[in-house]
Amino acid sequence: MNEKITKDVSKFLSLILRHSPEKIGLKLDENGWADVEELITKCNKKGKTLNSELLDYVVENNDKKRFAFNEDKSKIRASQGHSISVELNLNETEPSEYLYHGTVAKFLESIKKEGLQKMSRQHVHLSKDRETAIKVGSRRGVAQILTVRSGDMHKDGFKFYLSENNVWLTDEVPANLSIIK
Ligand code: HQG
Repeated sequence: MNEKITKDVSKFLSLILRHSPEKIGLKLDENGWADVEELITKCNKKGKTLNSELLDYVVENNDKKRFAFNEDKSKIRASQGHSISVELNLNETEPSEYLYHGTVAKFLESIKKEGLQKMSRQHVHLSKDRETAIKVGSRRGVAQILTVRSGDMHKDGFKFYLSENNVWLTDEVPANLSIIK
């Protein structure tokens, strides 16, 4: 399978399944699921070539496993990263003592004041290790890594969720519970 095509499909699916399903006239249910046949038909109508073989390949081989099918593969959704409001019904999970967040220098002053906020997404996204956080931060420039005292947060009653593709999610990280280094 051509890497350029699969990357392009992944980007388009992220746009449709996380942010703007209306761009192709698609509706997601309250849990973020789209009907697979409808998705394929509506993508093609908008000139985005998609068929079930290509979709299967992208779901299976996506570098971050961004998308998941339901059990009978009639529905698909993004596993995290939404800006539109969806209920993913994730189970609360106890985090390890530290989690990590990759960002860039221009945001640090504001993060020091306000803590980590969801910004346009439904959750703050955290990584289980620095290496992953470096990749996340590097999307925007030179990565700056925050170490989040997730164990202490959990003890203080903050809730954590682990997405199906192993991204840690929480509602906010107060400024005093992350360490910039
Ligand atoms: C920053 C990608 C100022 C935050 C990644 C980040 C991830 C603040 C940006 C997933 C702030 C939001 C999410 C505050 C947070 N003041 N800036 N108080 N609080 N920020 O894209 O974590 O490839 O919404 O540091 O790998 O960068 O798309 O979040 O820089 O898993 O699957 O505001 O997206 O996954 O940016 O990335 P984002 P993120 P995919």
